[in-house]
Order: sequence, then C-alpha cells, then structure tokens
Amino acid sequence: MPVDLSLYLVTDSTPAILKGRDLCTVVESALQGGVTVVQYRDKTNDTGVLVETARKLHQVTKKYNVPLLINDRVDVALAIGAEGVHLGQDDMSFEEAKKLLPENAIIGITTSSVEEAKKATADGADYIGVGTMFATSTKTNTKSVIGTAGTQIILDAIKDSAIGTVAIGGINHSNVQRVIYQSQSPKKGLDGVAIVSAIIAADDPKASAEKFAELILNAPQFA
Ligand code: TZP
Ligand code: MG
Repeated sequence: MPVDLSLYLVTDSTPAILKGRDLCTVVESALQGGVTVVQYRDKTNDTGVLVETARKLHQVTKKYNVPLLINDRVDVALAIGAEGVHLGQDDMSFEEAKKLLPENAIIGITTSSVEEAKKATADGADYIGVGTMFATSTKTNTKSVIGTAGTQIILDAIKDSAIGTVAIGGINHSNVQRVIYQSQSPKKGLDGVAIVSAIIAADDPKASAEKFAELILNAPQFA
C-alpha cells in the first residue's frame, strides 16, 4: 500500500463543522498533529471555489509530504494535480476515473457491502472506505450503518487482497481503539480510520490529531 491510511482526514466546509475558520489553517494544524492523508470533501461550494481551495490545500499537504485526494471530482483532481480521488458508488466509475487520471493516481472507493467491496477490489482500487461505521450528523444520507460487525464481514470477504481499508463514520477518541480492534477479521484488519468532525470541528485540531495518532499506534491488535 503506497499511501499511509492510518489517520485519514476528510474535510468539511459546512459552518457547523468549520465554524467560520479557514480550512487550510485547520488542515495544517491537523497535519502538524500527524494526519497521514487528506481528502478534500466539499459539498457546499461551486466548482471555481473547489479548484481554488484544492490548490491552496495542496500547497499545505505538499509541505508535509502527505497525499491530497479529491472527493467526487476527477476534474478538480486533474486541474490541480492532486495525488488522487475518492469516489462514491454514485460518482464516476472506477474504470472511467482510471482512464482519465495519471497512472500512479490513488483511487479510493466508498463501500457499504461485501458486493461493493469485492467489486472495488477486483477493479484494482487502491483502498476502500468502509462504512458508515456509526450514525453521524456529518453525513445523514448514508445508505447504511454497518458498525464493527458489518465492517468485519466486509474485511473477511476481501482478506486475500492487499487493498487498503479505512473505516469512516462517527469515529472519535473514545471509540477509535474499539473500532480498530472489533472490525478486524482474523486475516485482514483496517489500515486506518477516516475522521471528519472529531478533528475539523475540534477546538485544537492539532491536539485532536495527536491524540488519534497515539490511540491508533497503541490500539490492541490481533497477534
Ligand atoms: N461517509 C460516511 S460517514 C461520513 C462520510 C463522508 C462522515 C463522517 O464524519 P464524522 O464527523 O467523522 O462522523
Ligand atoms: Mg461522492
């Protein structure tokens, strides 16, 4: 797995989460705290702002040698030369994105079922986002909440593949170790956790990321 998925930050530009702060400043703090990959996810702004913000974010992530992935928009990723994209089941297909993006671009796919995870694995995606782990006010239109039990079933179904895996939805400092431990199938575990509000909405995003990094590092693992 070329990308370190362990502490995967997903951005949000809504006032409830960003609270009027500058996104680049918040993301830079999170990077100082140890975030390993950043996904620019913005369902609020128009294309012009997306390209402008993505370009600014890229300047920041490059300083920390951390890949920037763009949610939904292959065109925005191409426009700014981002390291990759994250696509949901209703976005451009993996095959189309693969044709458009550079050879080494990272492509991640959202999956909520064994069928979707197997398809993303067979397609050759770099990683899958697995969820929704727990119900969250950050994304209310989620197809399904699958919990650690559902995640474990998905991981078990793709245990023979080296595809990366990251859980998303309602993950915070209090549950992250349980998420990592309980989601594991005997032959495949999570490579990381994706966090929105517990870092972006935190009073101190750097301190929050540091705490996550420490909890992840010390999470109990199967032998
Ligand atoms: N996909 C499934 S849940 C979710 C996304 C983008 C949002 C997770 O946000 P939070 O604040 O970490 O619960
Ligand atoms: Mg999408």
